[in-house]
Amino acid sequence: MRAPPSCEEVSSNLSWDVAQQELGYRPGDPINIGWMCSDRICQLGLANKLALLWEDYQGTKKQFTYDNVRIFSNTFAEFLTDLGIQPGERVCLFLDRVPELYIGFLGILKTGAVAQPLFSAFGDESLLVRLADAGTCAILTQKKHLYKIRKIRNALPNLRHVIVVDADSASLQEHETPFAMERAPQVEHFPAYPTMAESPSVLHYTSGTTGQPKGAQHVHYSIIAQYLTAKWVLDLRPDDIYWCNADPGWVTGTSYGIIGPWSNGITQVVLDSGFNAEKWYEFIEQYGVTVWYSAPTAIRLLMKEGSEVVRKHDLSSLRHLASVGEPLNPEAVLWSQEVFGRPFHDTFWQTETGCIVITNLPGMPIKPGSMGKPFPGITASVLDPKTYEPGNRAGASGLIALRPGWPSQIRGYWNNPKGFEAKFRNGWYLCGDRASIDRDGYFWFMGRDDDVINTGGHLVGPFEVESALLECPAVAESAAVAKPDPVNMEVVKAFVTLKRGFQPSDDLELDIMNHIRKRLSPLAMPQEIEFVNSLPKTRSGKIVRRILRCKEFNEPLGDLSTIMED
Ligand code: 6R9
Repeated sequence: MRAPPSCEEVSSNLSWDVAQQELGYRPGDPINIGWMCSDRICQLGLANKLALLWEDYQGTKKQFTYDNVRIFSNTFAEFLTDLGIQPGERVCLFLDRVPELYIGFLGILKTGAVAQPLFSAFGDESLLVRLADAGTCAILTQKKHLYKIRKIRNALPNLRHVIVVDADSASLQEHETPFAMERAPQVEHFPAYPTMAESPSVLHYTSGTTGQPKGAQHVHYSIIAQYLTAKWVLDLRPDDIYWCNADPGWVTGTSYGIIGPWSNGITQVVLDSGFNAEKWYEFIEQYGVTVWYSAPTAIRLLMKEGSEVVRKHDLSSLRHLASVGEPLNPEAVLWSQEVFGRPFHDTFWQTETGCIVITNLPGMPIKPGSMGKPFPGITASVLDPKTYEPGNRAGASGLIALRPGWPSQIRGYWNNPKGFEAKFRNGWYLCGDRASIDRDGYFWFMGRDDDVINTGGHLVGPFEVESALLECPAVAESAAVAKPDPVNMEVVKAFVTLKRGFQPSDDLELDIMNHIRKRLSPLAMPQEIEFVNSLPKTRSGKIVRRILRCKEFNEPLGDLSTIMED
């Protein structure tokens, strides 16, 4: 086994060119993520190595070698091609964390089509908005999610195919096609479409402050950064058993739940079930997980369950722990050091960055509460919010900004060039977050620079929630803001004014909550609804969420000169 690298060793040897060489990619050649993550690994002599060990909430188990992944993704690719799906068209994955999600993702990419993963917990409205914006032509799903698609199908003229991975034709309607990955005739050879570095690969929807969610458009060249960061930040080594908790509906679940580990030829485990501390520890013990990529909310939930339950399990296989999605509390780092004998390493990045950009590399001294330093190859700074000039002195704070040009940076927002342009200032890409940098160059997260709500690591756009609130017959106006929460860091809270003739009541509050849960998702559902007589507005009539949010967080309200009095 190789010794842990020193941080200096890692930094001086890392470059995107090294990643290109290791992946056998020469600029100007075709590059296809689907092929890179399966065929290429088989060609390296790892065809019989396990790629995926999978288990669901009922204890059903399956396993797939790299050769299985290669053949099944070929089978998907040929099936999609036979349906007439063209390179560049969007194919949505609307699946629980079943093997078809992971392998179908590679299959879509092999055809040259664009993979659009969406959380299977999404309700019909969340689904409709994202499928309509992307002009999605096909969707892969399971029987249990069909009812949501059937509800919105007529509003989606581009959606030609609904492909169901676990049904036979008897239970399906017109234009719904069954496809059983493991029962379909296996396709030994499928010539992966010769996508180029800049060909679109993955379309991930992410929430902003204004308007509907934006489709972050990635390209096949992103694998260069995902491969290298997975290898060095997650410290992946050939014998590792790697577990990433994230659902591929979220960028962590594709960049580091599919592309990162599989481009490195690593064995990964997937548990398709919700949070349960006992079950999670059992899972780590049973599979001998060595590297674990998780999130602060999950860690806080584990902390709540206490240390006793940890001690009932042999978790000595764990070698490296990392976290992403929200600020990682210093207590969580200290707790993991105490109970697992290893600290969680914080990593900071976004849907838009495609790969980890600020991090605690293995071997680097961790300062609990800090996100670490820029990954070698990434230039990061904090900018003055007025001048957009980088603050260079120790202790400088401001907007987290990155110099554009790393391989996995998104190339645009789908149908939204203005939204994309707005992310750049003075030659920098703005993350939309604030941080400070200490004298050793460590970044300390301060907060988001917008109204987006980060609940358990998932971004919820206030506009989406407010639009769905306005569908309720009783609601006149609404504002959705973050409210502090001990486990999820933030949850959604809605302020609502009612139409004439409606009175606040517990029943009404429940009705409204349920409406949002069904239309959007359980995460977007407000945990509290406050009925108010009016909402704070600017003189031009815009609702000011900032004031409501500050009150929830007990923060000073700042400049109120543009706000109208009641
Ligand atoms: C990968 C992912 C991105 C936003 C980001 C920031 C927050 C992510 C963080 C963190 C503090 C960390 N965020 N990692 N905040 N510390 N280590 O999360 O993508 O869903 O696009 O969210 O999440 O606010 O801007 P995405």
